[in-house]
Amino acid sequence: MNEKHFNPNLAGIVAAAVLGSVMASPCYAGKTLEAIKARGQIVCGVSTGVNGFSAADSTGKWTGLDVDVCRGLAAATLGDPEKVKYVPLTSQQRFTALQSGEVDLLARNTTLTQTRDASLGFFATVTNYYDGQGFMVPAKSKIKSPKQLKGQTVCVQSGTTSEKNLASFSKSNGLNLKPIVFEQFEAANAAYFAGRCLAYTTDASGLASIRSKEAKHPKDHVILPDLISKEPLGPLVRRGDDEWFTIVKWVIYGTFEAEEYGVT
Ligand SMILES: N[C@@H](CCC(=O)N[C@@H](CS)C(=O)NCC(=O)O)C(=O)O
Repeated sequence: MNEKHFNPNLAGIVAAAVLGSVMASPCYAGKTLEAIKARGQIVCGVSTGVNGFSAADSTGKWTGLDVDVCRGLAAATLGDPEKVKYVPLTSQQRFTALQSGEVDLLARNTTLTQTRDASLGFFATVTNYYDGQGFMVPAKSKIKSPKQLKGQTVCVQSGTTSEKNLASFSKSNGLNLKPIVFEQFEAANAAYFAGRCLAYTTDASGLASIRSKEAKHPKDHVILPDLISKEPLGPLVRRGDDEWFTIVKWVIYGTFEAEEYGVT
C-alpha cells in the first residue's frame, strides 16, 4: 500500500463507521444485535478451558484471545466489555450450540474449514490465529517425528479436525495409528497423562496449553516440531445475519489494530 495514503487508524474508523451505521438505525441492526441489546449481554461460545484462547480462573474470570473477541464485541455493542455470558462447549457440542441459537457466536479455537463455512450454516469470520496440528509425546519415548508412531495409540478429541487429519495422516503414511477418541477434554487429558495413549494430537497451541496446565512436570513432555495440517482458527457466526457478521468481522480487525498500537 502506498504509505502516503495509509491511514493507521483505518480499521478503527471503518469499525466505528460500520457499528455506528448499524446501531444508529434499528431497522438495519439485524436480529442478533437486537437480541443482544434486549438481553444486555452477548452470549459467547467458548472452550471448556484452553489456556491462551478461553479459560476461566478460580474466580470465574475468563481470559484469552477468543475471550478478547467476546469482550471487544460487548464493548462495541453494549459499551461494556464485561457484558458477556460465556458458554463452555466441547468440540462436539460447539456447532449445534451455534446452529440452535444458544450462542451468538463461536469464539473457540475453531478451525475455519470449507465444510464448516459452506455446509453447516455458518460464516467463517476472520482467522485470528494460524496454527497446525501437532503431536505431544513423553520425552522419555525418544520419539522425534510423528512418522515414528507406527502402530501406536494416539489420544484425540471427537468432533475435531484433529480426529480427521489423524486418520488421513495415518492412512497416507501407512502408520496404522490407533486413535483413542474422547468427547470430553478432561478425559482426553487424563488419559494421555495416565499413559493410556503414547501420543496426544491437536492444534499445536492446544498442546502447549495442555502441557502447561495439566502436566505434573511440563518438561517431561515434548511437542514434536512436525505439523501435519494447517489450522486457521477464528470465530464463526450463523448465516442469515449480515449485520452481525460485519460487526464481528470488524471487531476482530479492531483487535489486530489494537495489538499494533500496543494495546494488549
Ligand atoms: N481446531 C480444531 C481443534 C479444536 C478443539 O476442539 N481442540 C480441543 C483440544 S485443544 C479443545 O479445544 N478442547 C477443549 C474443549 O473441548 O473444551 C477444530 O476446530 O476442530
